[in-house]
Amino acid sequence: MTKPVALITGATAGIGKAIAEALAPEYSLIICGRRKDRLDEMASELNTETVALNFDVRDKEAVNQAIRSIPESFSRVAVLVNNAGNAHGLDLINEGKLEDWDAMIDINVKGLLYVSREVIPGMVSRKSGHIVNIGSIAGKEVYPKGNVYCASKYAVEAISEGMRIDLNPHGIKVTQVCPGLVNTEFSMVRFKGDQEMADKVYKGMTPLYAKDIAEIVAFCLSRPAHVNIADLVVLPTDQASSVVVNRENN
Ligand code: NDP
Ligand code: 8X3
Repeated sequence: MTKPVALITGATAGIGKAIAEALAPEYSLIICGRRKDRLDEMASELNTETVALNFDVRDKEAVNQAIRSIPESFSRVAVLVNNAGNAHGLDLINEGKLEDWDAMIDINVKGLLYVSREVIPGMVSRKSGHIVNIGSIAGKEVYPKGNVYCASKYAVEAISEGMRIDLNPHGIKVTQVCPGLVNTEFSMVRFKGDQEMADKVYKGMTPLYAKDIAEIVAFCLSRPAHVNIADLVVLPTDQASSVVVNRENN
C-alpha cells in the first residue's frame, strides 16, 4: 500500500461520494454505506485501491464487524471522514415523529460515535491521524422545525471539540466542516421522497454542490502537519444564515 488510507462513511451519495472522488488520487479508500450496489459500482470506478464496507452506522455490532473485517493492508486508517447522516422530517417540536427523532440521533450522533470508537484507537497507537466530521450550519444555529436535526448537528460540534481536546496529546487533527444548503439527496431523504418539497429548498437560489464540500475537505487534509483547520463554515453566496436566503437572483 503506497498511499495513505482514508475511510469515508456515507460514501454512496452526495457529499461522501464526492469526497471519495476527490481523495482518490492521493488516498486508498475504504468507502462505507448501506447501498451495496452503489458501493460496488464506485469501487470499480474509483481510480485507486478501494475496499467497500456495507453496514448501517446505527448497528453497533455491524460497525464493529465491518471495521474489524478491514484487510491488514488497509488497516492503518490515516483519515476518517464522518459524513453519514441525514435529516428526517421537518416538523414542529410538538408534532415530530419519534421514528424520525430516533433516526437522526441514532445515525448522525451515535453512528458517528460507533465508527469513531472503532477507528480512533489505531490512530492513537500510531500517534497520527486526521478526523473530519461533517457538521452543518444546523449545528451553529437552530431554525424553525429544525429542532432535533439541529440538536444532532450541535452534538457533532460538541463531539468534534471533545475529540480535538482528548486527542490533542496524540497528534491527531480534528476538523469540523459545516456546510449550508448543498443540493444532494439530503432533501429527498428529509421529505421522504417528495420531489416537489425537495426542489423547493433550492428554488430561486444557487446552492452548494457536493463537489464544493469535497474540495474543501481535500484542502483541509492537504495542510502541512503543523496546521489544523479546526472548524469551517461554508455557505452558498445566496445564503447568509439558516433562514436568510436570497431567492431573487435566479
Ligand atoms: P445524502 O442523502 O446525499 O447522503 C447521505 C449519505 O449518508 C449516503 O451515502 C447514505 O448512504 C449515508 N447514510 C445515511 N444513513 C445511513 C446509515 N444509517 N448508515 C450508513 N450510512 C448512512 O446527503 P448529504 O450528502 O447531503 O449528507 C452528508 C452529510 O452532510 C450529512 O451528515 C448531512 O447532515 C451533512 N450536511 C448536508 C447538508 C446539505 O444541505 N445537503 C448541509 C450540511 C451538512 P446509504 O443510504 O447508502 O446508507
Ligand atoms: C443541512 C443544511 O440548513 O438544511 O445540514 O439544515 S440545513
